[in-house]
Amino acid sequence: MIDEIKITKAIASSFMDKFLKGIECDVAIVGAGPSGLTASYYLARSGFKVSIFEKKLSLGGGIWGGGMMFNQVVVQKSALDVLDEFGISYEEFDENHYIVDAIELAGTLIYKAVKAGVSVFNLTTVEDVMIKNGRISGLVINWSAVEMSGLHVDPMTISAKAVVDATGHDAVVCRLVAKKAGRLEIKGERFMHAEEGEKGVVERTSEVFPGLFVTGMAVAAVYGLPRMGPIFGGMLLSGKRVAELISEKLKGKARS
Ligand code: 48H
Repeated sequence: MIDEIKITKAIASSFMDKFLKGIECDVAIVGAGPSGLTASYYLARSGFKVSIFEKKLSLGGGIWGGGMMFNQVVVQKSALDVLDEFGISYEEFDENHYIVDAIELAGTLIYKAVKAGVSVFNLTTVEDVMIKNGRISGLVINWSAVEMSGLHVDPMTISAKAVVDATGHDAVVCRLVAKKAGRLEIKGERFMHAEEGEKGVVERTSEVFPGLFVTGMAVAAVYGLPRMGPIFGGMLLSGKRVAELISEKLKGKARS
């Protein structure tokens, strides 16, 4: 006989375990698009305790719709190593442009992040940051349903040694820090220039405020770089790059 109350208890108690494990982490990633998911996978695989917060029901950000709802994306040659690492298939279009099924890309990034041990919190909006001694020490979170309904319900907090803004075009976390803490200027994303945009987001992936790193499209927003349309190599490489920067930083700290 199936016991309805047991189903409820199983869900409530196991979610609470996941939540309590996830709220004190090494790295908190805001946004589960291509850059955030890639970063989360590499960091978890390096042994860090990673939590990712996504305000929507489903993870994947801007991948699913491909270009203008044609659910294919393009990845350039320089990012094929990342696709190989994830086991994502691609087809050559010409010597530098490869076609990837947007659904396979999103689905596999999500699957590999979860399997690598990333704690995933969807339906969770990051609405503020915690700053102590001049550096980001955590995030302020609330259920997205609370934010969407406009209910007056106070948020709660999580702690992290490093925070990643992977919120895409809006660069939500960086904007919050710029507004409330200063010491960070948001230049705003520029017009389309795929080559410059792709190169720039990888090169400028960095720590923008003590404890706060930026990846993906949010890099373009912070540094005033061009957008690039439905080519995703830069997002994947930026996610990998931010994971490397954080690994170096946290491992360096552990040694000192
Ligand atoms: C929790 C949040 C919050 C919040 C937002 O937009 P994304 O896919 O981001 P990237 O940078 O990984 O990838 C960008 C790419 O998808 C894209 O748009 C490109 C390449 N555009 C080029 C062009 O020219 O247009 O994902 C960001 C995620 C989304 O899932 C949001 O829902 C989520 O962040 N998010 N999650 N708390 N406050 N704000």
